[in-house]
Amino acid sequence: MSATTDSPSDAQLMAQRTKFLKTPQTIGVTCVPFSGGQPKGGVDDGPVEMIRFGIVDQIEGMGYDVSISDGMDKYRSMRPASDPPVGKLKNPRYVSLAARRVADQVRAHCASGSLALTLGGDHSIAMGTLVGSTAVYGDDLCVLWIDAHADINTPATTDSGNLHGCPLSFILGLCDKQDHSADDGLFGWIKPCVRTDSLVYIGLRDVDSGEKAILRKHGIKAFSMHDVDRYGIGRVVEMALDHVNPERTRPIHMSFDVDALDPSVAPATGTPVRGGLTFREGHYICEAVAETGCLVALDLVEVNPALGDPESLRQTVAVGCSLVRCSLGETLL
Ligand SMILES: [Mn+2]
Repeated sequence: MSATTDSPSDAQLMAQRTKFLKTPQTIGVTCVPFSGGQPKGGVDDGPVEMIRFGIVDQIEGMGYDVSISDGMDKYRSMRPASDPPVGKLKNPRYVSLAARRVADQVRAHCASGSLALTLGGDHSIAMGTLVGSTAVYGDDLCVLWIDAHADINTPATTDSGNLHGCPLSFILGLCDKQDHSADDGLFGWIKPCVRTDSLVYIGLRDVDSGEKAILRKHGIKAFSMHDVDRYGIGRVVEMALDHVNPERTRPIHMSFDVDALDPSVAPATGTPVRGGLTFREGHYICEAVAETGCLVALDLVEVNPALGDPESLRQTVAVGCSLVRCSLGETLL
């Protein structure tokens, strides 16, 4: 049965539900074609492929207006001519410059009252998205990090030096000053902006030993795939929300790494780990977060069109787009 002209759009239903957005009818999109936080090329084409697949048209089709940040091409040209490692950190200047620009763009969307949707790019850009969202919502904001990995290595604990495995250590303020300020405070613009008890993970299954020590030391709540198996995704999402947002009165920033999904569902990503979320489990998380009316910012990262065959690409881009739509209120019925 087709909808009648009198029936409300997804956007109208979400506007009735939202608790924080002043202009819920508009989605503020930031496209970040950036791959400097990890070694594999192609993840910088993620946003372009999602747009080519129709993500903007799809969001507009749900009844939203879309406002896209200017100058997505600038990210590629921001790479410094020389960017030697600082300690173990690779491409540190490039990551810092790009993330800082992301922060400005996300802050502008949040300040205007729109939901800030950021399409990556690798997960290092979340340094920027979280600085941007917390600049507007302060430490009332809580963070759902949906990922196979904890992304919480410090400059001291990282083995690879890839900054997409480190964004949360900067955001939570877990780095020693001397860790990353060798080059006169390269990441000094990132002030700790999220408390450790305002962060919760879902989907973890590949956590470095240094990261496990950090999670334990700070008592950071995490629901691994073991918990998804034990409790089911419905209970896990409920428990995760109860931890950071028990009354559902705090704004939510959800940072969704497609590698949280099983590689059979999202194969075109840089660091796939088997044993991940099913198609429905991933979508359920987005649907349940949409139902809270608390979502103010969403990152969808690590779609890498260069990895795998054309069908893997199509499948991964398609699932990325549908996760976004579900987070914005698309429902099965
Ligand atoms: Mn990640």
